[in-house]
Amino acid sequence: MAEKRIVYSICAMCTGRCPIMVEVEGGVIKHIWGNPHVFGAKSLCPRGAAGVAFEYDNERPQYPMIRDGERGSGKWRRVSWDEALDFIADKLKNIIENYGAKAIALSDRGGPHAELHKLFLRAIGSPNYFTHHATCSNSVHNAHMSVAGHARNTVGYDYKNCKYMVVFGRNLLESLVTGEARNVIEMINSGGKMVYIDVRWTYTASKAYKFFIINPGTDYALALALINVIVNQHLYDADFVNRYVVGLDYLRSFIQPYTPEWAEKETGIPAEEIRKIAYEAAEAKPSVIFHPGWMTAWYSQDFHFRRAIYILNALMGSYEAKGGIFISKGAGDAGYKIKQPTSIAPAPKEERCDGAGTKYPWIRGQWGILQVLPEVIETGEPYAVKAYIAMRHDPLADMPDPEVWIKAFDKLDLVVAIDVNWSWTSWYADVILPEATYLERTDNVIVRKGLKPQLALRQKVIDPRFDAKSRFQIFKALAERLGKGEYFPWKDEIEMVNWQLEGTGFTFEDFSKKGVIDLTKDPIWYDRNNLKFNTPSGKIEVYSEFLEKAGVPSLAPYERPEAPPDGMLRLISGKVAVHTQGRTTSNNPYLNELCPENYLYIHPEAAKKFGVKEGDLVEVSSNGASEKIRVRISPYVHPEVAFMLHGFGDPVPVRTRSFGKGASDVRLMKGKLKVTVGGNCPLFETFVKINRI
Ligand SMILES: Nc1nc2c(c(=O)[nH]1)N[C@H]1C(S)=C(S)[C@@H](COP(=O)(O)OP(=O)(O)OC[C@H]3O[C@@H](n4cnc5c(=O)[nH]c(N)nc54)[C@H](O)[C@@H]3O)O[C@H]1N2
Ligand SMILES: Nc1nc2c(c(=O)[nH]1)N[C@H]1C(S)=C(S)[C@@H](COP(=O)(O)OP(=O)(O)OC[C@H]3O[C@@H](n4cnc5c(=O)[nH]c(N)nc54)[C@H](O)[C@@H]3O)O[C@H]1N2
Ligand code: SF4
Ligand SMILES: [Mo]
Repeated sequence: MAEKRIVYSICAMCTGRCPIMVEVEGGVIKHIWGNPHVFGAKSLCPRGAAGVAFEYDNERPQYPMIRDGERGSGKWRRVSWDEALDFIADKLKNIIENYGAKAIALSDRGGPHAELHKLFLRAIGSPNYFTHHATCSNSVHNAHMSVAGHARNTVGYDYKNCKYMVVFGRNLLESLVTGEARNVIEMINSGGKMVYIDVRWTYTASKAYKFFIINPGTDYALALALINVIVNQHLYDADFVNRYVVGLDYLRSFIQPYTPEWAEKETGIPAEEIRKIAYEAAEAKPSVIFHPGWMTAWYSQDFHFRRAIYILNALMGSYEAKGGIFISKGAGDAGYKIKQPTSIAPAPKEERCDGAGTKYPWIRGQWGILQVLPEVIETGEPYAVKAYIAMRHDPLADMPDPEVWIKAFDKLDLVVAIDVNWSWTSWYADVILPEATYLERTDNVIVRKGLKPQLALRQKVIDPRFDAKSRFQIFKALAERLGKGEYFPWKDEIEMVNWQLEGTGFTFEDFSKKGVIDLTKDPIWYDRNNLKFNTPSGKIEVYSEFLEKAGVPSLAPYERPEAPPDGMLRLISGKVAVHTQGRTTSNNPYLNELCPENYLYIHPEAAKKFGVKEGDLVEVSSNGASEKIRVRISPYVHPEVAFMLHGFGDPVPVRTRSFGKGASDVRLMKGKLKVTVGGNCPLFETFVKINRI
């Protein structure tokens, strides 16, 4: 009989990092479940379950490769790991000698599993670490840092106890993380009310108590009108506000023009409904969440809109309240210290090349502003950047204007893609390093922050099926070749894990029992009478001296977003429950079958205007770029909007299932590698024409 095993680990089919339980029989993965010790149930999202299909798919890079033709020609030469690593190390040495280590940039998916890439950059002395957040949550993050001194993700939402939640385009049940979606459903099943605001219908809308289709990009007007009612009608939590909020008088005088009647004209949401939301939320306070979203951070004024949402939460007193927003507790709150690999090397002293933290003092350097990198490469300003490493990141597929990236790559001496799939970026790289998949490698220990912090570990379930290496092996080997081996002092991943756990009384073996290690039995809440925010004043800053000094108003006057010119629609994109982003899952055998291509959703009025019918193939064009896609007509899309799922129009021919299917949104978002005040690309300020083919 074949040997059966259960291995607990962490999913990586998206960045939700759900704890999983993997069933292995005779060395073959049979099924991936949710970890019942964490979730109380074994179900997972469809992508998590499709990890088995990903693992056993052969359509992925199977060995290291060096380019053997023009960039993008798809011509590769199989090489050994030694040859690939020597090739990269020689180029990097040369670049360091001529331009300094700061000429090496790396981008990744951020988060707690980025430790080893960050350590590598620190070891060589480059400050140019970037994340994907320029097209994800930069503006939400920077807004929260300025209001409360917290990152977007260092607070959590107590959905289960929440009585009233207002959600602005955060598609919680489709753009989902398994545990969060479950908690939202539990909230609704136990009588909590969700108001959902989007520019189109989504599954999240179907679970809402009220759903409004808002005029695109006008949510800031809605937030200001809600603040207007709450402040003028004294609906706020006066105790909390008096104790913790700096700038109430400033807020009061600022919001006077922004009445519900004014906001009705901007947003299309009736003034009476806006008043009702304010009163109903106040009735439920402090068990209220004004959800700040994850991204949708794609309009120019987004930073100020997100600040307004956090201010609404402060007015409701929902910080650290049951059913509100809680500050996520880490290992330290439970009396433990977990060592992080990055702590081994000092932070680089050189200035970043993107201006985060310097030219833009309020945009935090730890996530970076990746959209400026192509320009830095092209101009050599403020200094030369000569190498780029895409580590678990696909900027060509997930950032606007792939052509601009491809052109910038031509100025580089080295482009490396470290991936588990054929990403679009890997197709234009000089070297492809196949990473061992999440089921084939062990990563660093992470802390699952929350009310009950836990330790969790991604563990190797099976040996790599192909000639792949873990990120630990890759970055350690590169550091050693560059004479920086002392920064990777561990023999292997297990030694690193045990080093991280030193002094806690736990070891690697402890993860085998149930996959996670509980650091506390009971939820940890801070004393609401004694909260500290990490802002200069230690309080929630409606008025921020720091911003004002940097030339950014604490509260900015609302600006109406530019409307699509005549004969054009606004292009909006988003996720579907069965796919992850650009290239992680679109070629997955199971998931591709469920959702093989995207469609362009438009309103019947728009369909009439363009003379198109359901199912017609159309050419969508913008700014010289054009894509072909089929139309779907729905009355539940804003008449100004053309919506498509993100991540289609795959240009990489070796991905035979997804190649050429549907349209690419990023190709149409030309000219959007811009820096908004929050540090994001204003993707949804793209206008398109539609022509029937
Ligand atoms: N299945 C799946 N789940 C995922 C992911 C995935 O790729 N697939 N990715 C994960 C990641 S990294 C993230 S950041 C989150 C993203 O989570 P979300 O931010 O919820 O993601 P999107 O699907 O991009 O949803 C954006 C929504 O904003 C709406 N929208 C656009 N313009 C406006 C506007 O002006 N006002 C309002 N109110 N709404 C507007 C769009 O119609 C869309 O429904 O999802 C995470 N979960
Ligand atoms: N127009 C438009 N643009 C968008 C979005 C949108 O909705 N519309 N969504 C935005 C959002 S919210 C985000 S977060 C970004 C995401 O942008 P990305 O971070 O680029 O997206 P992913 O597809 O998750 O991952 C990128 C690459 O990581 C690889 N990968 C997956 N797992 C592993 C692994 O274990 N190891 C390694 N080495 N590689 C791995 C995948 O194969 C893929 O090539 O895209 C953003 N861009
Ligand atoms: S939400 Fe789904 S894909 Fe993302 S980590 Fe969780 S199970 Fe995996
Ligand atoms: Mo994201």
